[in-house]
Amino acid sequence: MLQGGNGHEFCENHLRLTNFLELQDHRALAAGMMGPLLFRDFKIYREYLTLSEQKALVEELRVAAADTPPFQPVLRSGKRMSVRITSFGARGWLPDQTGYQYAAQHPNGTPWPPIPTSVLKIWQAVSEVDRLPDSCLMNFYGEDTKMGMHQDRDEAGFDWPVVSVSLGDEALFRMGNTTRGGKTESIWLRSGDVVVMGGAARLAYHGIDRIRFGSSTLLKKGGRLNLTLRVAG
Ligand code: MD3
Ligand code: FE
Repeated sequence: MLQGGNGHEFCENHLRLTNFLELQDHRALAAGMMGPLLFRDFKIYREYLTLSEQKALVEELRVAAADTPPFQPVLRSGKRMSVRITSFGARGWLPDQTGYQYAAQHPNGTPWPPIPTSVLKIWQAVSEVDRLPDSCLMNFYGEDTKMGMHQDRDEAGFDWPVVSVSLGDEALFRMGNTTRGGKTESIWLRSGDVVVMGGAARLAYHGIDRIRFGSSTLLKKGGRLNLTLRVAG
């Protein structure tokens, strides 16, 4: 479940986390018997959303983003992102050839739709802060897509957490340190998982190495959706 970036150093961690994961049971969580899995400064709520909640959310997102469809930005490096993105809320992350920034509209000129209430409810339940997010980035990972190691630092401040919701195929998430390089650890994120990044984790390098395309039937054509909720402005 947990893999050391360079071999066997994380064996102890690995065993501990694996045992914990086996105990992580959605019904136990629902009954309030178990808290989130703690991983550095990350909190991972395994299968926070039930399958029927996941299905309803995917349909809600699909309808809400009908006029602001996911697109593949071209980065300043000239490379096209393999991941398709779109946003909800007052601010949407919009990289282009000049750099990275937040914008109020989709490249087609349509304002981003509001963040769905069901998504705001997840933030309210897990973020442990009073403020609401003003940005919800939706990443779509098709077959053979990945997201290189990066920091999230285009927001106005870093005192607020980032909350992520995974839907569909499993993804190998890698986290590193607040500077590039060094030891990294990886964990498979699954459909329905919610992750809260606060504290030191907020500025840690992280990425998605690969997805297990077809590992979930949640999305009709396969792939993975990930939502990241932020206070961007
Ligand atoms: C750790 N997305 O959109 S979500 C991103 O699965 C992004 O699509 C990945 O990285 C994805 O920027 C990872 C988990 C995540 C999100 C934000 C973070 C981890 C983070 C911010 C700081 C540290
Ligand atoms: Fe990120």
